[in-house]
Amino acid sequence: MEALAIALVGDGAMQMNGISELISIGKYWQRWSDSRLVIMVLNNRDLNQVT
Ligand SMILES: Cc1ncc(C[n+]2csc(CCOP(=O)(O)OP(=O)(O)O)c2C)c(N)n1
Ligand SMILES: [Mg+2]
Repeated sequence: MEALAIALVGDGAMQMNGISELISIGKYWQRWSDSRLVIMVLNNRDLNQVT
């Protein structure tokens, strides 16, 4: 079954983890049955849970 992947990530989490996960995506996406991917970065210019 084909399914579009959607990732939702905060701007802080994108900085902490997301950048390196893009490298993982680059390594593995050709194995996916459906290579479509949407990444939404929720940018509030803050690490809000921390501040
Ligand atoms: C690997 C890791 N490092 C640090 C934290 C501590 N932490 C919890 S929330 C947060 C900030 C998240 O910011 P963001 O993704 O922008 O979400 P927001 O709260 O702004 O919606 C941090 C650093 C964590 N949960 N995981
Ligand atoms: Mg944020």
